[in-house]
Amino acid sequence: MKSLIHLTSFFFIILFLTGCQTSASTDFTKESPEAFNQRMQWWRDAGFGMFIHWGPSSVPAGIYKGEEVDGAAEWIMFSAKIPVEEYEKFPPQFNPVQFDAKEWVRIAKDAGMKYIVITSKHHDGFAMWDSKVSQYDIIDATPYDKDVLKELARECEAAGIKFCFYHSIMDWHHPLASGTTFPEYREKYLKPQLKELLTEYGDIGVLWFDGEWIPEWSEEQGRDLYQYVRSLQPDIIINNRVGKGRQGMQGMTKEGEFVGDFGTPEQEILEGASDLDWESCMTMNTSWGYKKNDSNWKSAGMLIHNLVDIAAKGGNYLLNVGPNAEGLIPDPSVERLAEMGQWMKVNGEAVYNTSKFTTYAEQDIVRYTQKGAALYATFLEWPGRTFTLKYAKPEPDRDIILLGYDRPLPWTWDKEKGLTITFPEAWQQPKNRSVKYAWTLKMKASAAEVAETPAINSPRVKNVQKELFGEEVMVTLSSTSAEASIHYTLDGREPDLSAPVYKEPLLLRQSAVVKAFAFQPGIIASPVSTAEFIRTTKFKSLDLKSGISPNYPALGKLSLSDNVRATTDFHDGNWLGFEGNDFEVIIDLGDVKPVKKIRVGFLQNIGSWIFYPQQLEYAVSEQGEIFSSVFKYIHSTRETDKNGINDFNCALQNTRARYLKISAKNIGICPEWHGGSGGKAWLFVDEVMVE
Ligand code: FHN
Repeated sequence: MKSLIHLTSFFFIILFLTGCQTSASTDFTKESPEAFNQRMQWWRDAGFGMFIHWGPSSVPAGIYKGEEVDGAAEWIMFSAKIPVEEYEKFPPQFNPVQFDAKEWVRIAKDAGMKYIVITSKHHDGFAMWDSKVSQYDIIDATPYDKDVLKELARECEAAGIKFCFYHSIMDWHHPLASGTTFPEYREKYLKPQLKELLTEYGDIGVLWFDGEWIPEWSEEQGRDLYQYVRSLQPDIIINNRVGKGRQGMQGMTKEGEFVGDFGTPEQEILEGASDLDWESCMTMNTSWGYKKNDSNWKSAGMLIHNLVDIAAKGGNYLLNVGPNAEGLIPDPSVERLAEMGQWMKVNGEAVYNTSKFTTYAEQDIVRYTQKGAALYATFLEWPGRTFTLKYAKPEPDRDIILLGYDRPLPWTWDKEKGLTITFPEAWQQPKNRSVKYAWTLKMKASAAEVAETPAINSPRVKNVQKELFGEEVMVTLSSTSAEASIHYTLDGREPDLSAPVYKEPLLLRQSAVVKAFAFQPGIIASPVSTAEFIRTTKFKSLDLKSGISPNYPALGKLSLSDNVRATTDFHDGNWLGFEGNDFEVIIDLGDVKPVKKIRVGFLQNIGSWIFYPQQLEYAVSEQGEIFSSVFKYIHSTRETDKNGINDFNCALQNTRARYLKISAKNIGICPEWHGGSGGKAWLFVDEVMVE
């Protein structure tokens, strides 16, 4: 026995010293495109899945010591800084006696979901199955005596639903899971637990990793883990959070060689269609885990629109439920899923097994998907009595069906105007419609030949959507088709063939909304492109001394003076983001003026790596060479800091200046107490206000 133990230990030491346990001989990252496509096919066809965040955090459910805790409920251990021994008091209170795996799977299946991804272990380190590797699990640490994952695996198998795991790399509970002992945690705990999940619970559809952002994790370890998981279940699908390839909440994989089978935008949908595999995961309220007081529920209509929009852009929708500590999915979630299921019963064929059409959308309210010769056009708003589609060219003498309506619809086709459909008179009244929220046309159609949409360009940006300018801006309109003539307006009116034809660059000295379309005889006129130009002459000029992050550029430096305030939603497009670096701007007021007040807005959202400046200084000058400091603020970032927007305000007496210099020092690196410690910190700035 002794010798066996020595031999085993020796073997383990070899494994440990080599840094990572190597997987079997197969290199699963060298998979052929055919094999990859075959492995992904069920997932691509599925289109719609259920995310389940469940565990002991559903006991406090967002409240600790009588106080509502900010942020998602499953982060309560971190957000409320609950010590491990304190948090360990929650599992003994976790007794989900009303848990019914069959009912959960029925709810998912009736909603039209084809797979379920449940948290086997979230960041709190608690194992939701009967793990032999640890006592910190549902059998040994709670009064509940069933392995909920085993029950769900069985019911999913019976219902033909793919069973999948979410598994966190980050672990706030295990003593080895941070710092230099992390490799030991990975080999002794993370991998052995994954082995249990991948050998004792049947075929697993997806392993959805998370928590990869920790500094202890690396792409190399992710690659090894990918091989390890695939060696246990070769057909399993693994997301891009197994390594370090994910680009923040936007979720898609960075350029370069990163491991993982699909991108994972979180709480957001890609702007446009993508040929890559991607899945948008989203909460139904604002918390992944059960949060008692979070009643900020998305409507069933919005959830259906998200599903259709995602399908049209070639993605999957992973919609979350957060069951409570009694084992029940909250009623508002159940109600919304039932409504989605009713919609899917009539229109699901426009989502399942579909692929992207040549264009994913038309005129804002239409989303296209296709399946073989069938084209689906789903309206996110009721189209009225008639509607003209530009992108679809129907096969002659074919029916156009409105799913849920009992007879084909009348339609006409004009090679320059497009496909005009007449919708049922009776359905103009919502109460007469058998379908709510979104309406799908099914037709045998191909892509119509449409003139190329013209680009509206400024000197700074090609295909500009919105641009700020000071005194004037030169705008050009361009089209790729030489035979096309571009018709445009400058006042926001829809252009038609009577609108001016573009001949030379347009010099704008006032704010304008430019709209343009291309006309080419014999084919469909292009859609209209729109660009808004906003004149902001609050300052003569702003000279930004530091680089704005390309991910959060707002509308360039003039965003600091456009009188549009950014909100606490840092995705709102109005923040200038600086990743790791400082912010400094010199403002020219145009001439020497009395300056009574300077205010600059900054955002703090600690959970998203966004911090107030650790140092902020305002300085003034009359001639722009020598600046004298008029305001200085020093801030040491603490865990107790609140999130929010702060306008750092400085009132001045008897000060005259032409130039202002604003310098904000970024804390640079997330502090050691932060979940993303070691990662780059962000500065978010919006609106410089000067009186
Ligand atoms: O921190 C987790 C969070 O709790 C939740 O699990 C989401 C779901 O994808 N992922 C992380 C936040 O990005």
